[in-house]
Amino acid sequence: MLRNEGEVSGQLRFTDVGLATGSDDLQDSRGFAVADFDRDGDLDLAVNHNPGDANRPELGQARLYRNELAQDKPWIALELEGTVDNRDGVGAVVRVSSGDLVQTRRLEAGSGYASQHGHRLYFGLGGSTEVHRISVRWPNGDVEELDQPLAAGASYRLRQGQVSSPEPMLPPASTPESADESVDRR
Ligand SMILES: [Ca+2]
Repeated sequence: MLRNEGEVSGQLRFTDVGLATGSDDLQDSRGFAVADFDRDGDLDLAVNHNPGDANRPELGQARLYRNELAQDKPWIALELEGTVDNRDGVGAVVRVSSGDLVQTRRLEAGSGYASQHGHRLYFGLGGSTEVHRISVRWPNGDVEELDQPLAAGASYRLRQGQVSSPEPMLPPASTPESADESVDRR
């Protein structure tokens, strides 16, 4: 697990935080997926492992690492729905502006070995409590923009051809017990 420290002296710098975050298992990991499994606005981690040693079957169990490190930080999540392109909007590029911060994400598929990350795009907003501009470049090259504030702490669906009318989605799960039900199985 590496933390992006940003640019230092002209180069991106990363710090190993595996031990500090508790994600430094010694198991024979084979694939992982990043998604907000409990819908609280931060990204969690699922890791699967090679069963390997028949005498220690517990080592082959998949693990779900729940992120408890970024509580109460402003965030926003966007789910794309293609109507002309593929339904999930795979290949779209989304740019989100909040305050002076501009972030870009590309929605990808097949992102890891035997694994697939969640298809919602999550953006941490730094010190901002809202997003003031969103731009979506769909796979077919069409570009749509939303130029109105969107409140942080929520998920929105952006439909191709209707990005200017984002649809608020279900609120985050409030209890650990509801995490299983909140996994998007689409
Ligand atoms: Ca989460």
